[in-house]
Amino acid sequence: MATEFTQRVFSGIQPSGGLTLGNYLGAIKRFVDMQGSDFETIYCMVDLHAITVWQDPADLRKNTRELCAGFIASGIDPEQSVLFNQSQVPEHTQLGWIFNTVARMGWLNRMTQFKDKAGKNRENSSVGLFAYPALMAADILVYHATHVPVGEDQKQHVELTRDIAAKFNHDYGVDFFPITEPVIEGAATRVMSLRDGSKKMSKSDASDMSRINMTDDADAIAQKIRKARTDPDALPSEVEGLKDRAEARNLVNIYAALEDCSVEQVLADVGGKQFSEFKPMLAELAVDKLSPISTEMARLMTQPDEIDKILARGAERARELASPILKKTYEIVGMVGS
Ligand code: AQP
Repeated sequence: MATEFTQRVFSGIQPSGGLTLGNYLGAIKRFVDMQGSDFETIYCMVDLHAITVWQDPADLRKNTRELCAGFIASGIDPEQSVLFNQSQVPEHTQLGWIFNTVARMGWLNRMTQFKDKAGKNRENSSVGLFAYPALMAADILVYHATHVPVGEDQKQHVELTRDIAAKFNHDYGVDFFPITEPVIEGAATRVMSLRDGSKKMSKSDASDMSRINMTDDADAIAQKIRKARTDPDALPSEVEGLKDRAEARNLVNIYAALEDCSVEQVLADVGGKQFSEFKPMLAELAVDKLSPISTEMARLMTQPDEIDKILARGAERARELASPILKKTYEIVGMVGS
């Protein structure tokens, strides 16, 4: 008989720089929506993933606290959800090692994020960047998480997590790890750069004008939207009219996600308008939704000790969940003493 797993959500974000609107709409906002539903929710600042690309230690500390502030300011309640940073829960790396022995080189070789991030510099990339998806599988499966809300770009990694779980179960003749479902929903599963509609909005993009940072003030948000690349045509009234108009589609998607409505609804309202009229509407909506979050983030950042306490308490709760699952994994694998 198949094992029944508790409905449990896990997801993480790298503290590799300021949070972007892409992280917010593609991930955090959806994490908040899943909190208090039928799921137990576990959210993590994946600092061990961040260092697969070199991070200045002082920046990493600041970015981890800022990310925690971003989670809380957006509505994650550290009592209701388990909120912590990955390096305080060693079970992640312990299970990660086991999964390094389960994942195949060929599987990791196919990961498009590694190809994108390594670029032409493959030989000089860290081994950690290559093995990243196996550690991500451990992040998820060390809690037996059944659902992982992510942006479109992480779909392939969640599929790899499923492959690792299935291979482990098969190789050891057990039904121990769940086959986790990616949850990729809503209008903003892939928020694109404001300067180039073919590129993902990313915190590590060289151009600050390409993204909206969660710490940007109202003027910066309005300026970035005003300067966002678009085409000369008016907005269509139907979704089909956005075909081959990546930049227009991106701004409409952002509007829909911020307003919590469908792209169809947005186009029913703004179809026929020029960007000169739509952009100020979008800027006003973005400022309206993001300003309270950035104000609260700034307030929380004046209390780093409080943030550290929240993370330490979250890590304690996370270890209570992860440690029996790791122990059982060691037992299945045949480690003496477990
Ligand atoms: N542009 C995006 N649109 C929708 N979702 C996004 N996510 C990231 N960018 C977008 C989602 O945010 C979560 C955390 O991502 P991450 O920071 O751990 O790594 P990433 O995907 O590599 O994000 P960045 O901003 O591109 O970081 P850097 O520049 O450091 O690589 C994930 O669920 C992701 O899908």
